[in-house]
Amino acid sequence: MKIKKFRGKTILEALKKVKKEFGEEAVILSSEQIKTEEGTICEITAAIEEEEIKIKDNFQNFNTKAEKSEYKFEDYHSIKEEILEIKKMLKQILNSQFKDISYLNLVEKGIPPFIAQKLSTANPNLTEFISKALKQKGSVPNSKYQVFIGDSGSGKTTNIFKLATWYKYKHDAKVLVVSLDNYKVGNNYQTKRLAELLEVDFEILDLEELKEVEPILDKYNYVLIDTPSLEKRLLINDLEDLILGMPFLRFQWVVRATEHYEYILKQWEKIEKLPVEGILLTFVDRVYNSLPLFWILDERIPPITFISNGERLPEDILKAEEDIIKKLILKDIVNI
Ligand SMILES: Nc1nc2c(ncn2[C@@H]2O[C@H](COP(=O)(O)OP(=O)(O)OP(=O)(O)O)[C@@H](O)[C@H]2O)c(=O)[nH]1
Ligand SMILES: [Mg+2]
Repeated sequence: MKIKKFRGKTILEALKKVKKEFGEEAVILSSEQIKTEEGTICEITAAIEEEEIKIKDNFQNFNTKAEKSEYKFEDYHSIKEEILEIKKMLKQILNSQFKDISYLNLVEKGIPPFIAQKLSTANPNLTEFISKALKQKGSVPNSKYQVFIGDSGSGKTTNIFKLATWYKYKHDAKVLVVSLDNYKVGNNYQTKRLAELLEVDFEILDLEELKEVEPILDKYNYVLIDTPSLEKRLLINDLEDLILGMPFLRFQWVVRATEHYEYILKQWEKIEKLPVEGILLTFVDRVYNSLPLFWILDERIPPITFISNGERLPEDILKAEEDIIKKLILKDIVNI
């Protein structure tokens, strides 16, 4: 990083000098009025990453050469685009450092207190902090039997079908969707129609029937089990009974990304006894501020497996790779 002081009669004049030498990407560290013999002047201390300067110089060299027609028009455009892309990436990297990592500042910005506590004492390099937290959680096996549980309207049914299509086309797998949701009159007709349209095998069963059909589920690579809303139509005790009979079942918890983290942690306490393998995070497209989403790094919570970022079926689903999670939760970091 290069740091330099710039002086001018007015703040504007000093700023112009900063812009001329360091370009648009300069970071202003401080500005102050200084009394001299010639009167009061303004002094700005600015900083810039060395790479930014190189890029800026290269860009100017390039422009000069381009003006002299040493490059073809097409070259000029593709190289310019590449440089802009690199600049954007650098900006993102620079922005992923907190300027003020005090606990109160982090909480004020929306970071959950239990994460803010760790961040304010740990290495403030955010990308490293996130990678470490995600690695500690480990990776999730793609279990054959996955039961999707969650609040009413959290996106269980929709996203099970997105996932069924995902496994079918990405893994060339044989997938069965089982619905234990036989409470909704009329709804199952729509779900059946959806299964037909997406060419996914589909069965509606109750808890007892599920135990009985177990032997015929052998021919499938994945059995994705949809459930009615938790606590309203399906009790946690029912699920505990179910796993006594079918101990190989694994659970995916479907959670709306727009929920408050305190509510999520409360819900988690209720279901943590179940073999919950991962979280399917939905309604990510409706997240207004990404910073409260730092709760997903908490070590008590299972890892995120998939992310649903819209209503379109089957395409609005992403596997929760490290880079995707980073992009998601660092989206609003510029506000810090
Ligand atoms: N914007 C947005 N809408 C979503 C997302 N996931 C699901 N939805 C919509 O949310 C609504 C409820 O989704 P469902 O899949 O029926 O939710 P559910 O959890 O099965 O609901 P219940 O069966 O009533 O418990 C539907 O209109 C979906 O299209 C998402 O990631 N983003
Ligand atoms: Mg449903």
